[in-house]
Amino acid sequence: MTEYTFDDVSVVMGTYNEAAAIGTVLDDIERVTGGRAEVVCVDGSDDETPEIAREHGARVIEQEPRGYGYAVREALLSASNPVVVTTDCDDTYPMDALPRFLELVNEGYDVVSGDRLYHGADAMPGFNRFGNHAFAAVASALMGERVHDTTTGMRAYRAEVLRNITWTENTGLSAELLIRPLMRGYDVTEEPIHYAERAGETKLDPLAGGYAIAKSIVKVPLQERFR
Ligand SMILES: Nc1nc2c(ncn2[C@@H]2O[C@H](COP(=O)(O)OP(=O)(O)OP(=O)(O)O)[C@@H](O)[C@H]2O)c(=O)[nH]1
Ligand SMILES: [Mg+2]
Repeated sequence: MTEYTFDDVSVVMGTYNEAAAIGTVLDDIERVTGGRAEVVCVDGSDDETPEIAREHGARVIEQEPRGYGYAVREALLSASNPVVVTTDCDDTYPMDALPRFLELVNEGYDVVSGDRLYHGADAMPGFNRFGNHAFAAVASALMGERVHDTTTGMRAYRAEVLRNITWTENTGLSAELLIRPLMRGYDVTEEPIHYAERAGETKLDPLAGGYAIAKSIVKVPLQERFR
């Protein structure tokens, strides 16, 4: 099996007015990967986020802001490398975990999913933490397999998994991209990660976003089961 290095990795993200965080996030990626990973930002900002991204060597694709899933789908499909890592651009996810994620892909996993709840996710707002535990419990029941964090923004995928998947969700895209690979028999693992407090404003309305994700959590496993 091919042993991947950071030359084979694309780190991709949706960016929407993340000027307060993007410099730190891209510096961290550069430091941890030795500047070898491709970085793709799908951007809908009206602040200076895209300029900062380009200064840091990222490829920036402009897109009207239409939600998390539209942006991340475009970013995933624009990646050039055989291993694709998603993250948020708000400095919540630990880029220091990238070597471990790559190691797990090299051990044979098709999807490595960062589990923020394992360490308690103290930095996560309580309402979101409660919702994320509930989403994981419901998804697990519907799939017949225990998962712990269905809405995490940090994952590594083999690109071939992404080419074979059905894409229907927007706010629920993260859940979709865990549930469909799992139910199609791909090797998926959850890796505990630390989660930090967000820099800058949230782009997700907790109630509307939570409702959209709840619908995905029920719909996607049932679609896969009766496919
Ligand atoms: N291009 C683009 N990016 C988006 C859009 N909506 C969200 N994003 C980005 O997607 C990522 C996730 O959004 P967040 O606001 O962090 O959502 P969240 O992580 O559920 O919420 P927090 O806990 O507040 O961080 C961030 O990097 C956003 O900038 C959009 O409509 N277009
Ligand atoms: Mg976030």
